[in-house]
Amino acid sequence: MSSLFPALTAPRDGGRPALRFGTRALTYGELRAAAGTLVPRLTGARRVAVWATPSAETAVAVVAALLAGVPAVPLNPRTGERELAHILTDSAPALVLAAPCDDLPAPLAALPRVDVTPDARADGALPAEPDAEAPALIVYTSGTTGPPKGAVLPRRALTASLDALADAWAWTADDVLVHALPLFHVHGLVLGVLGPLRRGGSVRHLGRFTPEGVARELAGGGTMLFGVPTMYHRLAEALGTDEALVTALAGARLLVSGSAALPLPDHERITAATGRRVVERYGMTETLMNTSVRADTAPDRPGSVGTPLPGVGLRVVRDDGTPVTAYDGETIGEVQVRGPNLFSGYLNRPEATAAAFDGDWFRTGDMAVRDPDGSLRLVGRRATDLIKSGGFKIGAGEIENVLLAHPGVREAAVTGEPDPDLGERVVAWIVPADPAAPPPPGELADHVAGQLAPHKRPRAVRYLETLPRNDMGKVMKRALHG
Ligand code: MCA
Ligand code: AMP
Repeated sequence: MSSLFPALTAPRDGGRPALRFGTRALTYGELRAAAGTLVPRLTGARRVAVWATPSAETAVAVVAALLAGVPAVPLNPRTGERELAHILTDSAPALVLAAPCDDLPAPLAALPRVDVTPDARADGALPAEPDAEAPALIVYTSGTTGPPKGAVLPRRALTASLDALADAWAWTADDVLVHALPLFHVHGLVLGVLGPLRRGGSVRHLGRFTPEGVARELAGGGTMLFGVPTMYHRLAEALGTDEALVTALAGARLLVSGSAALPLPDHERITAATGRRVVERYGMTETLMNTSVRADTAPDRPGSVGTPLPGVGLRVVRDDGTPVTAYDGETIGEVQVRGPNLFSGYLNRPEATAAAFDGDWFRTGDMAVRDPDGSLRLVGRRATDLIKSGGFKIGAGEIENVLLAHPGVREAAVTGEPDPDLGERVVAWIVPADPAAPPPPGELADHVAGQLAPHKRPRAVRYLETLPRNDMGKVMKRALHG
């Protein structure tokens, strides 16, 4: 197979900048040497975990695993006890890669630890790259019920999707990508770190998202910005009072939003203030990127996620199973995709993998229409039990299970409600065990944050005497609203 990172394995100019996190910068030569130092310690492992803080250490660790041909499991460093235990049992990593200063929680402390030091320079020969079907990453993603599943992403999915995006966005080695996305999901890790490295360009990570940081890095040479809608919403809010931000966004080559829908008012505020249109692309952990607005087309209507990327087969299928053939902008169906960008299955879950496909078509669960120009417009999701908050996918079922384990909770239902900043916010509907002493909202939020992750915590808690149920005993979530 061709190399995943030609700029690392066959460098033409090792002095070119590769990545920068805060004040820590690495050239291609330095990145190769730092990752190369780790390769002999990883070779032969079945899988390795990476403590995926937003840092140079994470980038070096993932690159090292990919160069060693060993699948990496990026872990959210804020993952709570229950979710972390599940991921470690399910993925059974041979060791964990972390920065020397990282304090690892108990279940990880039991694993052999390999410290990542970006300053290390013991460069050696790299092993031959594995087959294109070999797993590269295992990324955990929530479903409607049960704990998160590990999506196995083969090397060819990474190369196919990143090269398709390069085509759509004219993304080259001259681009300097700016972002502040977490590195344990596809958006921040695959697109945001592996993307620039595959192109031979560079990435500047802000560590933490702030409009000031975005303005500074774009003004200082950044050409592209990637973000989730919550970040663009916060940029839109700041534009009215921040001239430097207006100038920085106006000067960028490409502003890309993804992971959730960017609301029209935010599109419009950004365009009105900067003259720039934010480009939306549509993807999923299991499929990497499916569609995008192209950088070179006439501006699309805001709300469109563009046309299928090169190599991606896409169809919209009605409830009765028939594909929609008319691009009428009206007929709604489920988006199904196939192509080299797809994952190879859920780890240890053959039945869940089989259920996700119709033949070789992957059922995304997203509902959409095709517009007359062939572009896709997402209109909703099949499952009401999936919540997108701040761009994170959250399953209602996993939160309900954790809430039910709290002694003060008799019954629990979780819904998503519209939120101007987060897109949707997690709301918990609780029947307390003792109506006279319901568990306080903060206590329930801490409980969920500690067991699962802080982004899964309920942002609002509402107390009820009983949950509305149908004749079958199923909670009628549509009857639960504000
Ligand atoms: C709050 N915190 C808590 C608690 N409450 N910690 C423990 N217990 C609690 N009860 C902490 C948080 O950890 C955090 O700490 C701080 O308080 C604020 O938390 P929060 O309000 O949740 O976060 P935010 O600042 O509002 O974050 C907004 C965000 C974030 C930055 C936009 O949502 C984000 O990074 N989203 C990106 C999601 C993403 O990458 N999705 C891609 C997946 P501290 O202050 O220390 O930070 S989708 C994907 O990959 C597909 C392929 C695609 O299409 O892209
Ligand atoms: P995840 O499973 O976390 O990878 O999230 C994938 C889901 O995010 C998709 O199935 C969509 O529902 C949603 N998504 C991603 N990009 C967009 C977008 N540009 N507009 C609307 N929804 C999106």
